Amino acid sequence: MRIAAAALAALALALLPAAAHAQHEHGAAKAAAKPAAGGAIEIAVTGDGWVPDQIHVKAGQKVKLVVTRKTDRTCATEIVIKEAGINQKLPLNQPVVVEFTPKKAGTLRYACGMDMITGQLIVD
Ligand SMILES: [Cu+2]
Repeated sequence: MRIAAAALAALALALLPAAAHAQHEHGAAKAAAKPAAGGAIEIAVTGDGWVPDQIHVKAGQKVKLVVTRKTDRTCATEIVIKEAGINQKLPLNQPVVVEFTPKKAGTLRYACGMDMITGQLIVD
């Protein structure tokens, strides 16, 4: 009788941490669904122009843009950020990585080759 009670108590103790662990794992899975800090910023070129057309970044921190042109109906077939010396072709439906580090606060522009379709890159 004593042995059976001890076995039950041991079983109960073994089950308690298991329940707590299951809850912990649920929380971890939720956290993993969030985008990683310092990750890439995705920009698309659509019939509306740049989406988004305004981005906030920080001075002295590397900026990684992943630009995908999704339409053939605009003239934005390249991305030009004059102040950062960037001029990169945007092949249709191919993500293009653009990396640079803004040195000081201010507003940079990203634009098509003719500077008609523009977006603002605000450096804080
Ligand atoms: Cu243009």
